[in-house]
Parts: sequence; structure tokens; C-alpha cells
Amino acid sequence: MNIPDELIQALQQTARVTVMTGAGISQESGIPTFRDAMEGLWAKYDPAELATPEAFERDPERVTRWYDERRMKCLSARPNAGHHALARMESAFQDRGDYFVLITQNIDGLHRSAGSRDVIELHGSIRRWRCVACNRARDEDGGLFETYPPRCECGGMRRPDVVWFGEFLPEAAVRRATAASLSCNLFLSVGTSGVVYPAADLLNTAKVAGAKIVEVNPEPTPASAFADWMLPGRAGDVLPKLAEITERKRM
Ligand code: BJW
Ligand code: ZN
Repeated sequence: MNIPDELIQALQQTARVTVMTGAGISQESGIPTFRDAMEGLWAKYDPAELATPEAFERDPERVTRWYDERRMKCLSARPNAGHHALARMESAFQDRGDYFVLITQNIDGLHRSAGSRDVIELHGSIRRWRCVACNRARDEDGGLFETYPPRCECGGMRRPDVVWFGEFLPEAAVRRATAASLSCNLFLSVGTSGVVYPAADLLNTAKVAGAKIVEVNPEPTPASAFADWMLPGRAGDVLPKLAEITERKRM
């Protein structure tokens, strides 16, 4: 797939880029996307029904077991060419004193593993677990928990520090993501269906503020109609090309 000339120019002349990623970028690392059918043991459950505070209240054992198995999958996953390309773009932009912000809806931590230094995690992290009673949180990088739900020293139940439907997103992350969307002149939306709010609104925020919109996705989404450039393809194929174009400017 060829990158249109006007986009090449925009990438090389633009001093302010904001990128937002979704589950599609990690699909090539073997992590199923949210709206794909879940595999194996969990194929019969609808993720949208497990990712709620109500589901956790009803059946904390089932919900924490599901998240713990997904945590294992995320810990053993390796970042792919798409994640690495975004880390390279961050360096290229920052080295020349330009502005680059990476926002992700993903909870898998793969952008950091790929070397991205500054990542705004809108939906939290599956590695971090917190107590619902005393709020104490810590990263969990070891094997599966022994009991479900896992328990805090205080006796309270622990849950993944992710954002479920009906919960508020972390305030600082939303503030930074909104500012980045308002102030960029190129906004890249990568591997997201764009149906979950308020993340989906960031693209509109950028558009209304005057940014050009680029979408990278093998399938059209509701956002495709707003995009100035729709690059149909996998993140791992398209993003390395964009990174290479960005890096070429430095020379
Ligand atoms: C590839 C590819 C490849 C495949 N390369 N691409 C306004 C309107 C309507 C509803 C609402 C609204 N405002 C709020 C709501 C309610 C709700 C919501 O949005 N509902 C909609 C579903 C209708 N939002 C919320 O509840 C949010 N909270 C909130 O608004 O608080 C305020 C409030 C409080 C109280 C009452 C009312 C309001 C919270 C949302 C939290 C979302 N959490 C999840 C789960 C995280 C933990 C977990 O993983 O289990 O986050 S849901 C899930 O969706 C996950 C994802 O981050 C998120 C987005 O999904 P994503 O990343 O787009 O993945 P997919 O699978 O949908 O798409 C993958 C895409 O990749 C596809 O397009 C593929 O084609 C593509 N792809 N391979 C590139 N190789
Ligand atoms: Zn506790």
C-alpha cells in the first residue's frame, strides 16, 4: 500500500502529532481484540458483560480469573512492528524538538515494552491490581494468583486497575489526552473500532480543532467518514512506513 504524497508532506512538515491506539495494534502480538470472539475457555462469554463493576460484584471469582488469564497473555506477549514504529516516531519527533503524544486504550503495556517513553493509558493497566477496600495498588508481574478473587493484606478483594463500562477514566489521563487532541495538527487513529466513549470523542475533538485525521485499520469504522486519509491495512505493515517517512525528514 502506498502512502499518499500529501500525507508524506503532512508527516514531514507537521510539528504536532497525536496518536491514539486500540486493540487492533496488539492483535499482531497475539492479543485478541475486544470485539473479536474471545478464544478457548472464555469463548462463551461476552467481554462487554464481564468488563463491568456489576459483573465483578455478582461474580468476582469469574471476573478476576478471566482478567488474570488475560494478564498472563499480556505479560508473555511481545510488542510487534506497529508498537516499535510508534516508539521510533516518538524519538524522531522529540529529537527534532517537535510534539508527539501517544494515547492508548490498551491495557496490555506493550507500547512501553516497545520503548515508547510517554504513554497515556486511558483505560488503565492489566498489570496493576488494586484493593477495592483500601485502594492499595501494585504491579503483578508473576504467575497466576492462587485464589480468586485475589485478596489484599487488609482482607479486601483485589481487581485489575482497568476502566470498566460505567466507570470514570483516570482524570489526569483524560485531561492530557484532550489537550493533546486539541493542540495537534495531525491525529492518527490506529486499530480502534471507535465505538467506546469518551476515547472515541478525541478524534472529533482533534477534527473540530482543525487537525488532519489519519486512520489505520484493515476495516472501515464510523470514524472513516471523518478521516482525511484512511490507510487500509494492518498496523504492523502501515506504521513502519509512516515511521520511515518521519525519520527521513531528520536527514
Ligand atoms: C486492526 C488490526 C491490525 C484488527 N491493525 N487494526 C457516549 C455515547 C454512548 C455511550 C457512552 C457515551 N459516553 C459513555 C458511554 C458509555 C460507555 C460506552 O462508550 N459505551 C459504548 C460501547 C456505547 N463508556 C463508558 O462507560 C466509559 N466510562 C464513562 O463514560 O464514564 C463516565 C460515566 C460514568 C457513569 C455513567 C455514565 C458515564 C468507560 C469505558 C471503558 C472501556 N473499557 C474497556 C475494557 C477495558 C478492560 C478490558 O480490556 O477488559 O476498554 S471496553 C474495551 O473497548 C476496552 C477497549 O480499550 C475499548 C475500545 O476497544 P478497541 O480498542 O477499539 O477494540 P475493538 O476490538 O473494538 O476494535 C479493534 C479494531 O482493530 C477493529 O476496528 C479492527 O478492524 C481493528 N484491527 N486487527 C490495525 N492488525
Ligand atoms: Zn486493602
